[in-house]
Amino acid sequence: MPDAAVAARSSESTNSGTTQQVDVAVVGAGFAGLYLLHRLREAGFSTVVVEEAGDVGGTWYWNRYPGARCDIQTIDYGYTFDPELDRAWTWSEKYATQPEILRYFGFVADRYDLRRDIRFNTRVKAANWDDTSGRWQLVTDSGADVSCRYYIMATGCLSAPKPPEIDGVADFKGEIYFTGRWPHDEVKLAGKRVAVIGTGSSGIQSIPLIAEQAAQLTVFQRTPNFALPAHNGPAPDDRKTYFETDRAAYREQARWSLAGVPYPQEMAVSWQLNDAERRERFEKAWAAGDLVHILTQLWADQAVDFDGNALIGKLIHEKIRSVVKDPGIAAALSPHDHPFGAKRPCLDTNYYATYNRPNVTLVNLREEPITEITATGVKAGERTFDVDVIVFATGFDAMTGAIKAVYPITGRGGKSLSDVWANGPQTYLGLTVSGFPNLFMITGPGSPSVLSNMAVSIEQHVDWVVDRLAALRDAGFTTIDATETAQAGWAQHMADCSMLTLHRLANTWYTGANVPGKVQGLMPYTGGVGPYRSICNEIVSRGMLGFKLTGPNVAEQCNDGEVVRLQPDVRLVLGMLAEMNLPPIESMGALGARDFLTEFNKGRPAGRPVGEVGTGALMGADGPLPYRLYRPATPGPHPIVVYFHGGGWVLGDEQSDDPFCRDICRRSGMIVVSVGYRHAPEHRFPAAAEDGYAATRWIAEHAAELGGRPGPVLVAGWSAGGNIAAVTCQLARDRGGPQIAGQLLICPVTDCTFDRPSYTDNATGYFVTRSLMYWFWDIYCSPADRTDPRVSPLRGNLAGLPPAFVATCEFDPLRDEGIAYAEALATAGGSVEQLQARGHFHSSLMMVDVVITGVSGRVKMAEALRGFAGLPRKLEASGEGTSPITVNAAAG
Ligand code: N01
Repeated sequence: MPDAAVAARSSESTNSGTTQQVDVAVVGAGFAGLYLLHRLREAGFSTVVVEEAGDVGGTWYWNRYPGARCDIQTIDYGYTFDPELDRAWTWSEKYATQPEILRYFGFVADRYDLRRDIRFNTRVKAANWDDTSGRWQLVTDSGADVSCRYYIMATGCLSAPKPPEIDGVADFKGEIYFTGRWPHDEVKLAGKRVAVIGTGSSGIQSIPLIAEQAAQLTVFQRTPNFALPAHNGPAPDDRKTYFETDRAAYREQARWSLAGVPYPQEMAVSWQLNDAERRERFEKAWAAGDLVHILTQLWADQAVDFDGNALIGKLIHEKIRSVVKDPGIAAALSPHDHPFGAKRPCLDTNYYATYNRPNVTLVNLREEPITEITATGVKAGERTFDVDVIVFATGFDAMTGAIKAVYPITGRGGKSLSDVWANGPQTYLGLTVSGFPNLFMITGPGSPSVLSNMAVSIEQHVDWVVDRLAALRDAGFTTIDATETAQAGWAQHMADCSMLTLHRLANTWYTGANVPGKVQGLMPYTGGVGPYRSICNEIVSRGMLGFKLTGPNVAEQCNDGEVVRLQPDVRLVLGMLAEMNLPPIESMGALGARDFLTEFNKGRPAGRPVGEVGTGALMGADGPLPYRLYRPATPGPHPIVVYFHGGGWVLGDEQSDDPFCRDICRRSGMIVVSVGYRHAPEHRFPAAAEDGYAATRWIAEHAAELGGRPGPVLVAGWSAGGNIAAVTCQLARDRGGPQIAGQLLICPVTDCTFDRPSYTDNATGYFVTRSLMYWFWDIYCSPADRTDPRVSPLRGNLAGLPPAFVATCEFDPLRDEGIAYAEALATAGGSVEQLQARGHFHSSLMMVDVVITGVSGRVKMAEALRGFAGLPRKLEASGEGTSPITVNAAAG
């Protein structure tokens, strides 16, 4: 019998004790549950929503503490699916109060007549998948149990309050309140001695208002948090005007943005701005009173680079000192243990100023930890604080707490979700779990959820899920289950994304660190709302990639695989390049391609300062060649790295890899001399190879003049430059010098055959294409010369060469010949270190300050160079300088 028909027959069963049959059961009547109900009804699915609370609103039903407000501007914090609804509701303030938000949900529920399908005051206790019927059986604590084809948890990320893990709470004889379960009746605090434990968003919002009422307020702070003044009032004109000018465009920009609020991607990095410029930006953000603004619009590296981030912390510390009169209290309130934004910052109204009040005391639990709660108050350190009321603003078992509160949830083969998640939540997209067919979570762990404007993420999730359910039904499928491969791929992608930002560097509820004993790991998706949306769309366009679909009368469909195999920032860069729709470089002609490269390079970040950049001329194989020298800021003499740029022996010059040369100079603490060797077609093989060798010899002979350390030099190169570096080592060995201490080969060309798998696997789509490589080879070298080791070093004698570091990229036609060269060097008895950069393409390790996941690869390169030169591998360990650049990301 069709699900809807079953449902129609059983609609009166709610209180009869028999099982209620529906197509879809939704748990939770908050933001997500209400929209789900509306969409599912529209799509023709019989639906019941089960809600523990007495009315709609989700988190806003429970969080009624003084000062509770949203901290995303109301203009962005609402449903957008219906422009009429959008127009029918006007918020009274920039940040609405909890009662107003609750009124909004009531308004939405009335407008779409939602309450008639919501079972309030009912909790789902357990959920079990029945493989035979292909349905979920939900056990409820009142009324009928529910049988449903699809079970959707819209239980929210911050809805399961964390129990206070402090001894003696039960002994306390006064009043106890939790911000996350605040009473519906008025709580009278006037004239009372109140303790607030916790200084997250809930504490920071409530403390100023509690201080106004209470006779005495004692705040127990474990970790100071960053708070920004909300400057609440009417919606700001700039946002309103932008919104009113083109509402649809505004909403669409939000949907494709990183955080779900329409702000552009900031491009200027912190070190390109001077102090005054940075301060101006900061003051503007401080005055704007907008978390998304201050979290995204200061400078491009604020969320990804520790140093760029630390600048903000210092500026906020200044603000705290300017408000809080007692310097000791100001210091205690100033966060020092986490990067700004790595822990959820707060919006406040008069928070810091509250500590100037005579009736407010701050207890720093880092110095005086709470030992117990007694019948009369709180003991911290050596002191006892007698109070009448304790407010626990201690937060939530976030992201997983409300899901796991339904216990057990058993999937295929009786597997329990708690067991499957014993080592941390595993999901595909944060929406599904392999082995739990037809179960969906809205904003589950693995979705952008709490790192985004929840309104935007929820709408996207709901639309995606309901559209999929409708498509399944139309195709005759009745079950959908994520594959293990897809889920493992998502976990890898999550881990890759987490290396991009600084969230992993703080102990927070994002990582589960706030709940004793909880497995720790970053739970929200840090890749951004727009990229996440594009991935979800890609899954559909690739035939429900990563899902197994079955139905009674259709053939099973399983399109297995991982949706994202590129590093997240590499994916973005390739996406941007694809959008530019550039003509193939080989169609431009050599001169045109050089002009194109020059123009193209103008758009990249400029590269960071080094001690000195100089230019000069050196003697090549057939005359002078230009060079560019990068000197560290530390006192010399430094070892010298002779560097050969990439460009297929045709393009580029001594400046074209400038950001990379700066980066390697800074990270290695060595002089880098980039050589302007001759190019084809003007100078064909073996001009580049011979120039490389001659330049290396000249530099070695003139090391002292260049300010370098006399003795062996090092060689390095990327792509065709890697080819020249490798060839130079062979020539130096065969021609009696110069002495070379080590070779760094990045994605090198090493051989003239094109039949290795990487040439086919990565023939197109990764910027450097197979046909571009053919073109380079044709311009540089006639077929008769191609087996000469001076262009195919893999065919040369590989014994007795300097130690090597060979970096290759997974999505590069040249990958396999680079690996082959590394292996052949090792076979020949050489010392070789390999970096096979997972998820990178030919150029991405070179994209300094663009592809952050390339940083750790370049750190390893620099360490290898230092090792070759006989220096401590880590620059910091050598005492030559302190923290030249923050290491914050990983390449494979
Ligand atoms: O919870 P929190 P929250 N002893 O976990 C401390 C959203 N929200 O309810 O940091 C002593 O942030 C704990 O200390 P520490 C928003 O996303 C939004 O305030 O773990 N102290 C911390 O100071 C927010 O981030 C709004 O060292 C203990 C505090 O309690 C999220 O909800 C408003 C302790 C908990 O802070 C959670 O905010 C409110 C112990 N045993 C919330 N245990 C809006 O404005 C914990 N603490 C939309």
